[in-house]
Amino acid sequence: QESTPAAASHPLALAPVAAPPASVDGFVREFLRNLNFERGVALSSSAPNDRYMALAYTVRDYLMARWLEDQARQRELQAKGVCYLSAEYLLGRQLDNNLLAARLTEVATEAMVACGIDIDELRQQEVEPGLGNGGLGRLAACFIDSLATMSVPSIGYGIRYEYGIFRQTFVDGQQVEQPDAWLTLGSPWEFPHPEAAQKIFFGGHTEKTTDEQGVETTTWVPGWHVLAVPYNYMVPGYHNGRVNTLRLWRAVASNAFDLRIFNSGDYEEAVRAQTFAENISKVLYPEDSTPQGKELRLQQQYFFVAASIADFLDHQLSADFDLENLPERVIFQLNDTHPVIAVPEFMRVLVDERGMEWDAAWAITQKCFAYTCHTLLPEALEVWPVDLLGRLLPRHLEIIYRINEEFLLEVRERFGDDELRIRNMSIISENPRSVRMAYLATVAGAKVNGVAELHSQLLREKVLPDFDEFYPGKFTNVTNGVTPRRFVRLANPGLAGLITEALGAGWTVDLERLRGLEAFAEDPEFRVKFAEVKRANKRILSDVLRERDGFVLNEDHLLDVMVKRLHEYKRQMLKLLHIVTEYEGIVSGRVEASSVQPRTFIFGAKAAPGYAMAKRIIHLINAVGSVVNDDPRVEGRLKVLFPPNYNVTLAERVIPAADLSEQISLAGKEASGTGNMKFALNGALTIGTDDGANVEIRELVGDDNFFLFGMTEPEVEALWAKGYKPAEFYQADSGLRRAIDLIASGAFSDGDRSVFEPVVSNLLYDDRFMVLADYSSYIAEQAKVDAAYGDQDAWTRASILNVARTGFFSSDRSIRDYIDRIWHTPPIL
Ligand code: 475
Repeated sequence: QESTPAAASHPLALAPVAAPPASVDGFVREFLRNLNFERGVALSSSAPNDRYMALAYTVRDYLMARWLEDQARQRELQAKGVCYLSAEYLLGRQLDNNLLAARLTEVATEAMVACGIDIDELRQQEVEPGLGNGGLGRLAACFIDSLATMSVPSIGYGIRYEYGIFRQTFVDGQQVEQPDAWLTLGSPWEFPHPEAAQKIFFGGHTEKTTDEQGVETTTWVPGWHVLAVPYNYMVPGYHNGRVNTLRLWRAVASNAFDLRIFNSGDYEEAVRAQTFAENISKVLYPEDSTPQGKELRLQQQYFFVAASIADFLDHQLSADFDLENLPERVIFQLNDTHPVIAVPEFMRVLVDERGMEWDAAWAITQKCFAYTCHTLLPEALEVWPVDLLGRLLPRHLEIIYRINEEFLLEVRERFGDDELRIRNMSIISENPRSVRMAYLATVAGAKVNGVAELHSQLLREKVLPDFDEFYPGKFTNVTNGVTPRRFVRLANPGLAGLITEALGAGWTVDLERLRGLEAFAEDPEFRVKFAEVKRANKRILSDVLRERDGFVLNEDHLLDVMVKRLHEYKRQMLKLLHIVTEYEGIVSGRVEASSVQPRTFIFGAKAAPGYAMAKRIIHLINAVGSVVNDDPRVEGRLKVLFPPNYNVTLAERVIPAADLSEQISLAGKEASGTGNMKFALNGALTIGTDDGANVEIRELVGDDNFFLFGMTEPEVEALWAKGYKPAEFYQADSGLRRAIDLIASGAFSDGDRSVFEPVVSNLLYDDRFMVLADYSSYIAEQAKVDAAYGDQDAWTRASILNVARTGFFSSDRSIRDYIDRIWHTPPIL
């Protein structure tokens, strides 16, 4: 509905209420007002959560006027903007980010001191919204930060999951998942708008009618519906006074319960419909890099994109907007295939609801969507069985069929009746008949992009070659990036201060300026200061791990870190074989413990709850850790720490402390990686394969400042072609043999050989990700790491050069690339 401007006669009613004065006194007053009036408590009787909430409300108050103005302006100007459609946003904590963006950090800190409050204690109150699994969700969060900082008109659309990614605990070294009840104490950052709810329909059937002119129209007669209630989040730009919007949808039943049934005493039945509806936004699917072919997941996908499209058309467009002009007004960016059902939904709205001709609607659709692919694993390409899709969304299935029919006709025109090609390119695959969502996105999208140079190339050459040939110019690359605000400025204040001291402010929004640090790499004094920052970060991490997990971190150790989702292609097993090799060398007496470079290995990784092998690997990491850490023969020189529940909050402490970043996926499997960028920007050196964005990191930092190992993607292909037999590698390398034998012997499972047998036999007889093939090269490169770490000053120099040369990986640059190559949505200052 239209917003109704009240007859504004009072001068104060003409504009949003101005922000309170940005002084300590002003902040204190606003804070106490919020504590008293919003929380309903006195300072003296307030709980930490009350104080955290009041602080968050106060930060909001400072951003509010700008937010309201920006929303009004975005509607007024009707400039072209981005609707970023993503099933995941892995936001991390909001308080510090919003304080920073609003330049309030100091004022707020002093104001809290004035109230006798430790602001750090309040920071700890915030439960991060973990509304994503891993890289894809965190990328979306970085992108909305950059969009706001660069003043690009945009809205992020997604799902407000009541439960985000599960909380991981370990019981006897094994992963146990707990629900992530992040909303229990309420979130101060969200603004629900039940008045702007959209009705979302499902099921039912379609009916065709023909009018007097013989024009056929189809009506969808849905079977049921739910309400989509939007929750708005502020997305403040950094120091530019801009506040964009993230709009997350919650599913709510339209009828809370059936009073008649309730009165008859069947309480469960009375609320059945409500429970069913509200399940849609209940929980994030914890699968990463594998699609879940569950009806509920398709419901989630359709739910949020249908609500988002309707929201955009109803609330963002001016009343007299001519839909023919949509391509000049909006681009819907599809973050992987999860939102791709938006394509037939958009067609349905234009044709069935707005009465547009099919061809005209299709021409518009093909200009209004673009698709980002985040994977190369064939098993990760999402497909929906036709019967499931037809049952849940019968009209959409018809639309998909027609899109496919017309598309295949075009293919025939171009290539003749090449039936094999046609079968390969069809959006519908056979046995079982399913919709290939990546194909649908490719056909509908104005552009298709991969997320790193190598990935985009492989996407064109290996995954979608026929489409690349058919649509010249449609495929492009946008290498991922990360926000320097959260991952340098906030996560590493020591380094940020040092950079500002050296280069002046400004680098936070123009990260290529880090180049200026190259000169400082040659300055011994600067190197000392830089090394001190790294050491201080290790101390901070040490405190966090002691508090959080009771771990002891030796700050003199080389800190070797592998944090990412647990997946076989990422090869946590390769890291583990390195650790076991080192350990075996010492306990067998072949290596003098005192000659070993002291190292602490840190793992952080969640396994999808249904991914048995990944869970076994977690168990094995913990098992190796508990044996190695307690073995006196190691003399404390090897430590394995695996803090549970790795998340954005922990990442912000681990990454700045790391010396070595492990990016060791099998070449051709990791689309990009973004953790790799965060580590390099914080001065960790990378040991990595020629995969994903590692390739670009190495090109930028230089071979001397990067530890490269392993097969290249063509070498991987060649080895498969030749016939890969992992057991041959086992036979050929005595170190590898001893490491695997030690695991197989039960040394890490109290002599029980059966516990890790599946891991061992998987490596020896299957090894889909060629861990054994890359083992010797990895071990050799790790020896170089040890040697290099021996010269601390040289290491620090390389570390500075990593920071200096990786400014390219700012998500601001990614967004600029999206604007130039795909969106054509200039910033509106
Ligand atoms: C890639 N998540 C990284 C990153 O581009 C890349 C899949 C299915 C369901 C839910 N979540 C997923 C992913 O596939 C994912 O996170 N992919 C990652 O995207 C950003 O840097 O290489 O693995």
